[in-house]
Amino acid sequence: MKLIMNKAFCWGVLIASVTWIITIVLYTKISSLSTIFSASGSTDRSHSATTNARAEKIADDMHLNPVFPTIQSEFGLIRNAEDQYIRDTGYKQHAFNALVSNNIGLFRKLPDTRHKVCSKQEYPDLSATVSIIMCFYNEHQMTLLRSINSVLKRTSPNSLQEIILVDDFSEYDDLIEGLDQEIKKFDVEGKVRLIRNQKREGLIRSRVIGARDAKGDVLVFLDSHIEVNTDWLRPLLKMVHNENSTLAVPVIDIINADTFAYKNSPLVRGGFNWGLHFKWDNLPEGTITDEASFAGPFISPTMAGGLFAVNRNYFKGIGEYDMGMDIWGGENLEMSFRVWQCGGAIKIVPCSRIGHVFRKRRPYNSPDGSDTMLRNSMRLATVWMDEYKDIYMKHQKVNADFDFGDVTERKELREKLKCHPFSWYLKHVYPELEVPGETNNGTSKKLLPLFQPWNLRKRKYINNYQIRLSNTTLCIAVQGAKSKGQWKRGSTLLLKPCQKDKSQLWYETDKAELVVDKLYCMEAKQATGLSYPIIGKCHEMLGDQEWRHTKKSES
Ligand code: UD2
Ligand code: MN
Repeated sequence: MKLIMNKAFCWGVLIASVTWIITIVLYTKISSLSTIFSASGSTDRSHSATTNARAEKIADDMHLNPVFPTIQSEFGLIRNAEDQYIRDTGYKQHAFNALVSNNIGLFRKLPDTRHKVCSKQEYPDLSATVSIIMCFYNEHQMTLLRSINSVLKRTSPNSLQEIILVDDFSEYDDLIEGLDQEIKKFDVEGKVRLIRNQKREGLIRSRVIGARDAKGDVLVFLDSHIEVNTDWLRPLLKMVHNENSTLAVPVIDIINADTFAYKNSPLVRGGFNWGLHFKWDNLPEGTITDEASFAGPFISPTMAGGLFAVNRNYFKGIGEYDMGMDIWGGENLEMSFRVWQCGGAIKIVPCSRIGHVFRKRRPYNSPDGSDTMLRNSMRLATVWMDEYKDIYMKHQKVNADFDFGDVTERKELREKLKCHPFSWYLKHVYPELEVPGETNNGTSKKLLPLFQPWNLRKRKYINNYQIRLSNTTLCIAVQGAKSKGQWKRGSTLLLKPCQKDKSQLWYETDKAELVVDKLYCMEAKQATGLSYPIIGKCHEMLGDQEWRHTKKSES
């Protein structure tokens, strides 16, 4: 018995090693294919050495850090003990890769993630001025600086009144001592102002502190780890100008917390569940009817909270934020319910794009370690949700005697503004939400499947071929088999003996995509230190699905 086990074990090891070697050989070969194709989102190492040298040369001339179309894998490389330290402490303190962020520097190019109809939009010449409010607590310095600088570089100076930073009593030395100096280096017109809280207030009170100090006609709230994208402000300003009781919300693109790769987000809108957690919903059927409707706006029952534009007077009149809310959480739903119930609206403006670093955990606590989301949610449920508050409390098992402070002032505000009851909001703004114990009243619309909007455009196939590695009979194919007639999204690509097979036939489109089996596009998956091709649903936003010929391939 023992002998058999050992034999089996040896075979196992042998098979594993052979598979491993084959994998490595194949990977190396796939890399060399990049002489024929390279994705703009690719981080192929063999190419980036020259790209780097060129970018550094340009950067030198411009006195800027290197500017890359998208993130380079070397940015994540750990070259010495200091790099290792920056990376490790970065993850602890910020829950993202601070080493990559440092290496990107103060500014970089971003892929333009807007739908093509956006560049055809017309915007009136508005005289409105804008105050940006950005509060932060222990933010990573380079990430904060790049957030500010992206606004300075991508916003018309005529519209930009000021950027108000509210330091929420940060503890890190570089933020306390070095920050002013660093900002001065690129804030040539002196538009950035820094307010320091004397104690920790949390993001909600900090934003109000900033807003009360603002002079601009329109306020734009932003998180401190963002990068604004091409022409981000004008669509928001137009929205707020046309409807001054509407909150204008951009599409929040995704900056990967590990690689800082910038990726477009699909069109979705804000909802919530009965735990009063914000969630993303697909757009209701009928929202997208033709190409033009990609420019929006789309009404949204709630907003994520971090990024939006609002008329300053409206913000004040509608009651700013609830100053009794602490640190983090709930203020976005409170603001959403309040605005809708009291006669305003929330609209997503998809031609405005802002990237935000989404992280897997929050790297800070409240000063007393308490759950501020619970306290804040109880406050908003008490003021805005009428009898529906019970559903929340049951759902979250909140004790009836839970102390959430005094909400008298907020209730008075609701009286003063003569706001609709919560049942009105559910019926007219969010009929899609299922209410426990109530049968659906039939008014809700079906939701669109997430990626459908992108599939409306008829793509033109301009060529089709197999992609064969020179001097071999190996071709690029999708790995694995289909299940229920579908490839798994994220399936990797492999070299397999060439054969006439759907998994190996690539259709080149007029938008520089490589489509396999009609629905799937070759996509550059970016991971730390390594990138590889996978297939993803075609999103038609270029970037990581854009493949260009760099050299004439021999057929
Ligand atoms: C999301 C929102 C965030 C806020 C939150 C709910 C987006 C992109 N982000 O969480 O803006 O609405 O939901 O409350 O929609 N901060 C302080 N003081 C504090 C804590 C945080 O100034 O005590 C700053 C922080 O540095 C950051 C901002 O507030 O700039 C938001 O905090 P976050 O990034 O941790 O929240 P996030 O994005 O997880
Ligand atoms: Mn954030």
